[in-house]
Amino acid sequence: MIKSGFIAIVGRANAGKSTLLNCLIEQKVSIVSPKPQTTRNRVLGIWTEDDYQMVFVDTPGIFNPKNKLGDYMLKSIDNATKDVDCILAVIDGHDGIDEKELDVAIKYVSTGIPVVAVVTKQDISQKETLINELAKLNAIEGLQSVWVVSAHKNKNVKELREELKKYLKDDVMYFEKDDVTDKSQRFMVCEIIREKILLGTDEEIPHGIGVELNKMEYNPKRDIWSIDANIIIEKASHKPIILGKHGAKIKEIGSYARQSMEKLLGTRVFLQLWVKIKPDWRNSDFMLKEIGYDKKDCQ
Ligand SMILES: Nc1nc2c(ncn2[C@@H]2O[C@H](COP(=O)(O)OP(=O)(O)OP(=O)(O)O)[C@@H](O)[C@H]2O)c(=O)[nH]1
Ligand SMILES: [Mg+2]
Repeated sequence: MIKSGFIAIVGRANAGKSTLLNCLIEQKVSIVSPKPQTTRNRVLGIWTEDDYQMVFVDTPGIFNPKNKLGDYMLKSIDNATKDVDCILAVIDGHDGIDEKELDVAIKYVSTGIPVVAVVTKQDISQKETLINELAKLNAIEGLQSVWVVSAHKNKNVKELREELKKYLKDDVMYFEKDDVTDKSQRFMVCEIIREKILLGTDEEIPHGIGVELNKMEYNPKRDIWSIDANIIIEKASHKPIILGKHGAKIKEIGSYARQSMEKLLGTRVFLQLWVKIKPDWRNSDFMLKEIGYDKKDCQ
C-alpha cells in the first residue's frame, strides 16, 4: 500500500530549514547560506521509497517584509503551509529558544495541522542549556513531538524522516520516482549564482541581489551548456563590491557557481555573468515577475 503526503518546513530566517530539507532528501535542492532570507520561494524536495513518498516544502524564513519581494516571500509561506499533512517548525537551538520561536510553533499548532518541532544545530549547542530550553517546547499543548537534530552531522535526521511516515495519508504518488524537486534547471542555475554571491559578499549587498537568466543552451556537439545571466543590484555603489579588485570577486563567484552547475547538469558549463543596476527592483512588480517571483505562484 502506497502512502504519500506534504510536509511544510517553517521557521525563522536562518534557522536551518533548507539545510534540513537537503539532509532529509539526501540531495541539494535548496540553497543555504549564513545570511538570513536566503530562501525566497517555496521549494519542494521529494523523498521516495518503494512504499511511500514524502514531499517536503521549504519556505522563506519568517520576518517583517520591507518591500514587495518580502510580501511575496510571506505569501509563499502562507501558501506552502495550506493543505499540508504535517508542519515541521524548525528552531535554531544553539543560542537558546526565545518567545518568538515558541510563538511560531504555537501559531501553527492552532491551525489544527499536526506540528512537529525540530530543534536543529545540535552539534553547536550546549547540552545542559538545550535540555532546559526543550522544556519550553515540551510545554506547548498540542505539539506532536519535539526532535533534536543536527543536519550538519546528519544526526537524528533519518529517524525524524521515519517518524514522519505516520503523517502520510494519501494513497497516490504525486511525483515520479526519480524526481527530487519541482524546480526547473533554470531556477536551480539562478539560485546557485545567488548562493555563491550570498557566500562571497558581506552585509546588505546579498539582500538586494536578483539573478536573471539571459540564455541557457546546451550544445550537444561540444557537450557543454552555455549559460548567460545578469546579477541585478540596486545601487551603483554595490557594483565594485560584486566585481572586486580587477574583477576578482565576480570571477570567484562565477568559478564556484560553474562548479556547482556542472555537478547539477552533469556536463561542462560555460558561464558568463553581467552586473546590471536596477534601482528598487524589489518593489517593481515587473522586475519581480521577470526574475521568477511571480505572485501567481503563491496564490
Ligand atoms: N552547525 C550547524 N549549522 C547549521 C545546521 N543547519 C544549518 N546550519 C547553518 O545555518 C545557516 C542557515 O542555514 P539555512 O539552511 O540557509 O537556514 P534557513 O532557515 O533555510 O534560512 P532562510 O532561507 O534564510 O530562512 C547556514 O550557515 C547553515 O550552514 C546544523 O545542523 N549545524
Ligand atoms: Mg532557506
